[in-house]
Amino acid sequence: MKKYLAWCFALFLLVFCTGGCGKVKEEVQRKELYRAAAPVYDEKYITVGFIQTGKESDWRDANTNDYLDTFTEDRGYKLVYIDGNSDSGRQVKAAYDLVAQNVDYIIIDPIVEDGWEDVLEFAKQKEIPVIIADRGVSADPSLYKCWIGSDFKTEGIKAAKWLNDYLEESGRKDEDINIVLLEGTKGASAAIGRTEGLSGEIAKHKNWHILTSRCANFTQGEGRDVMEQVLNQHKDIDVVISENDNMMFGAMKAMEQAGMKYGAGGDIITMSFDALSEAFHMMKEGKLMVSVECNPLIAGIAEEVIQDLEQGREVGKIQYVKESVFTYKNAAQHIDNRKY
Ligand code: GYE
Repeated sequence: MKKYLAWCFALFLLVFCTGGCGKVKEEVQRKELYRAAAPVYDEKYITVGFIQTGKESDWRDANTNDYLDTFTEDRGYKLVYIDGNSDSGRQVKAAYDLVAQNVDYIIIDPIVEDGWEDVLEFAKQKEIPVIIADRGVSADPSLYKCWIGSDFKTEGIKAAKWLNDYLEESGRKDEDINIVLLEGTKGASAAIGRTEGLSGEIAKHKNWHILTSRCANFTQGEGRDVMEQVLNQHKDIDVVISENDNMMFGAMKAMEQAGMKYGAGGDIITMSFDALSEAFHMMKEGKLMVSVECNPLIAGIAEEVIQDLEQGREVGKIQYVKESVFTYKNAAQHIDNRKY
């Protein structure tokens, strides 16, 4: 009902402020701009605008499907889903649109951390609560209700600790180890955190060397292309660490094409992040040796936050999802109960 009255008042302002009321008129006109485009929301539903990064990986698809399965009409929601199409400018514009459409809540999964301050200020001004999910933003935390996702730096540390243990068990503790790092999208908190965690641990080992680190934007195609270039330039690779499973799947194609033996029993240790069901099949075959889980099933936590806010309850500013580490040694015992 609150929203409906707001609309009536906004329309009233528009009609009687055509003589110019400065900021109010301009803002009401902004609302008016979208009135025609905005769907008429039914008061009996909670309207949630969700701005997704795009479709860059299988992890992303699992994350999107979780939102589509959670925010359904029979569960009391109208979901306005926006595909960011891997374009952060498109995401920011979509956020302005959702504010102008006066949705009840906005959930944002930001492709990159920067560029969100102004639109989050606008949302706050219009009293539309924003939840940041999965990747983070560099904006002032007072501009959004909470952030829900993974501790990406800890994921990087977990991966490096697995490598340390594996090399020790293999009698290679003091061997020179040459590492290739395939990084996710530049400026994305998942890439920033994993790289920070990995680099910090790698720096503790004077015999571990990063041969090269290349961005492959979390996609399988770029993972393959980048790895082909790396293999043309480097022959002395001991470890490939990929900041998500899809880039590793692409890198594996490039290594196969170059006749490289990788995985358990091979010449190149293979490590990645996400722990998708496809990764479990690869680990079961020994092609992938470890995948640090990054849980994409976030929508349920976001729904709990919205319900808390609806009831006027405070919500925790940072909410981590639960996740583990899976290896070629334990993948078989988990593969049948994976949800994504
Ligand atoms: O690792 C990758 C996806 O933000 C944690 O984005 C997510 C990352 C994930 O494209 O597969």
